[in-house]
Amino acid sequence: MTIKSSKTIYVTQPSLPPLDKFVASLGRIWESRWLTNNGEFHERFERALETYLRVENVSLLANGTLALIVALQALRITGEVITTPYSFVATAHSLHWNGITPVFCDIDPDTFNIDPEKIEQQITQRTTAILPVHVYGRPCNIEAIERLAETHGLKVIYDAAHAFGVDQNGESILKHGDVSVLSFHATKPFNTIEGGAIVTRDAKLKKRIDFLKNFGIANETQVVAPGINGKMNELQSAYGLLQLEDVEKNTHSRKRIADRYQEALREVKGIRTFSIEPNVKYNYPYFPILIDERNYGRSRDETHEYLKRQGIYTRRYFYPLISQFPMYRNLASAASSNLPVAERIALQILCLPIYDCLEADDVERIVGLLADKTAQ
Ligand code: T4K
Repeated sequence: MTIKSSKTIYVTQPSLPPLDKFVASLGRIWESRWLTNNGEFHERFERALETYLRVENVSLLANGTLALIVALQALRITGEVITTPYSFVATAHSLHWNGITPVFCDIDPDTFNIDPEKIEQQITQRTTAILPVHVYGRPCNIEAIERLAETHGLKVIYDAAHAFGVDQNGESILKHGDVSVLSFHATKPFNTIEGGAIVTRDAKLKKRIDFLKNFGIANETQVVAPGINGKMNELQSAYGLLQLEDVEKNTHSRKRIADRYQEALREVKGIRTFSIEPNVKYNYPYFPILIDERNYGRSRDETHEYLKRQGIYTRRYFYPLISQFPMYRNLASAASSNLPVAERIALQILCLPIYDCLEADDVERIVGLLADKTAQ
């Protein structure tokens, strides 16, 4: 039987720092009258992230999309870049804004990340880089991607928007490639309302990134690069510092929800869930399931609508594929024949609600509704 509820449940809700602590930080900012441009909180937040993430150089930016755009500028990427169609549209837009042509490559059917075996056939004279995404925070096949990059002299920019705090074999996955780019948008498991960051092992590159995010200004009279305004302000930085205090606790809350979904849905015919490799310390930002209509008895879209009628707003991340949007669909690499796996996954994917304050009763209601295929 279906129990109706008036409560709205979103796919995610932001984690919030304690209000009294944030108000105290605001008090300090008011006193100092220093609001942006590398203030005290900005500098402290960058260093705190380096310590927490165990990486060398972090540059904060106003959001993840600007961070991607600036990272590509910093590395002077041009021509064609091989990337995935199975991501949020900002991944390809960051290339477009740099005058770079995205070349879409199909994805791995188990991880939904770019399939390294299909990258090589897309390389041309114009290829300069690979832009993979750690989709849902699950690590890409880093070894294979970097072997290819080395063989062909390509740069690697990881879109790590979902991968805050993810480790593999005891090391941050942000250490790989030329740069990794984070998003701290409100819907991410670690947020600064809006925000993002670029992580690199190269201290010289960090310097160039820091010029680029501040108009290219080196000092009062010199502009050394064609920069943009991509800075994170003091309010966001102070908020981010407070979020860091609770990040492990929030991750643990999401893990408990993911474990419950996993346990309850594993046996439901037609629903496929995913487990995390034992060598990965995961951050549980999304809970993706695949719905196979023939075995489940209801299509992905019908399930999405059915849950919506109960006030449960799931999301089809990532449907449609980026390659299907008007500004990309005429590219040769956007052809269906080039992306059979991505096209299939995009039609079956559904991301279930997961966030630190989602209540256990609500999780039970969601799994109950998913398991009860007779309800309308
Ligand atoms: N690369 C990748 C792989 C990405 O996934 C993203 C962003 C980026 C790059 C770019 O990073 P940013 O420039 O955004 O930093 C959301 C986010 O806007 C976007 O950040 C994210 N990826 C993408 C996957 O999801 P929408 O359009 O689905 O968000 P929206 O506003 O519908 O929010 C989803 C749900 O969250 C809502 O139904 C309700 C809830 N919500 C949302 C907000 C903003 C809240 O409860 N409170 C809130 O403040 O794109």
